Amino acid sequence: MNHKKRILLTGVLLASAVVSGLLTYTRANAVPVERVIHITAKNFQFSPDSITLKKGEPVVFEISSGDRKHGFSLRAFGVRTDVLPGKVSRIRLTPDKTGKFTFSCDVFCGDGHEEMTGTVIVTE
Ligand SMILES: [Cu+2]
Repeated sequence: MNHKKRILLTGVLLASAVVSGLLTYTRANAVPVERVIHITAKNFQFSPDSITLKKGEPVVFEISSGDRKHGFSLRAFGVRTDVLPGKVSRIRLTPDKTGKFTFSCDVFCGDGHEEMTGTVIVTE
């Protein structure tokens, strides 16, 4: 093998090592795919008002309002957000426990506010 061929071969080997290294790195650092759950707050109700999640599965709640300002609070997981008309509020969550948990509106929105609740069920 002459000198030029050896250099070329070395170059090709190095390049493929870099590419495979990059691929491995990208895979290891990829952001986990989150399940998107759309929730609408309107007229003192959340829709859906029952959401089933899997423990350890990352999800993002995309919450919007169909009328006025509301809140979304899932106290068992220490998360909440304001929910404003014309805007999508996001909450990212990876449930680390199983059970039945209540979420509720925590921004006073009118006469039906106190009953504005829903349930998150986390299964194994
Ligand atoms: Cu409310």
